Amino acid sequence: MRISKLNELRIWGRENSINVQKVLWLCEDLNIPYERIDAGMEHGVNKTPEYLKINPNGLVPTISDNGFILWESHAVMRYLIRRNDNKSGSGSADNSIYPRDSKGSSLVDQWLDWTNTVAWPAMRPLFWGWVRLKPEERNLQDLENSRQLMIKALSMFDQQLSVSTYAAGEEFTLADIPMALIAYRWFNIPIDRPDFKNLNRWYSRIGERAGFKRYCSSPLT
Ligand SMILES: N[C@@H](CCC(=O)N[C@@H](CS)C(=O)NCC(=O)O)C(=O)O
Repeated sequence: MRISKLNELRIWGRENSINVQKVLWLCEDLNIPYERIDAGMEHGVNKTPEYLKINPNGLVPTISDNGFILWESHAVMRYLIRRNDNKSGSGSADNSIYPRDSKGSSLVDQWLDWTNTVAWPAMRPLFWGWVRLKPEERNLQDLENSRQLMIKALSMFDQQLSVSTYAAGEEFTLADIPMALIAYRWFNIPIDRPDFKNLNRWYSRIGERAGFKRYCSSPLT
């Protein structure tokens, strides 16, 4: 497996993976060139001994930046921000996507962790059941439990959005990317959804962004 040439960012992961999409969306926002190698599910690769050497979890995404290997989508996102800062000297002109002060960055981290520990665990079974399973494989009770958990998680997020324009404050940040990808899945499966006023407002605002248009426009697979 070729790791990477000088100044080349390689990203392993299939394009329909939510965790890969977080990284691709950020690359788009930061204008970072990369080469993507399909891996995961029908593409295989991620369980090969070679891949397991660079990511023992056997999951995607993994990146190689000039030989520096990193996995865990949120760690990768933060790395790409810091990498951009180093390249531009004293820091990027626009720091709003991941504020550099301790409070601002910690609020982004808080919501990023929350998407991985609360929102995505609630959404994943629902997404998997409706999108990846055949009708006869679905357990309707599990799907309903998951829908209820999502309603609880989204009520929390809606409450946050009643006091801030975006997930972690008045600016679009890293924390909005995973939530947008989760919300896209939530709004595109055939279930009953309560109306969350603030969530709807945030979602239509996010919908104007290039990353959203690119990664949240094709049918779910
Ligand atoms: N916490 C990890 C989770 C990675 C993960 O679960 N990736 C999924 C795709 S979203 C995966 O690799 N599934 C196996 C596969 O695609 O074959 C992260 O955020 O990167």
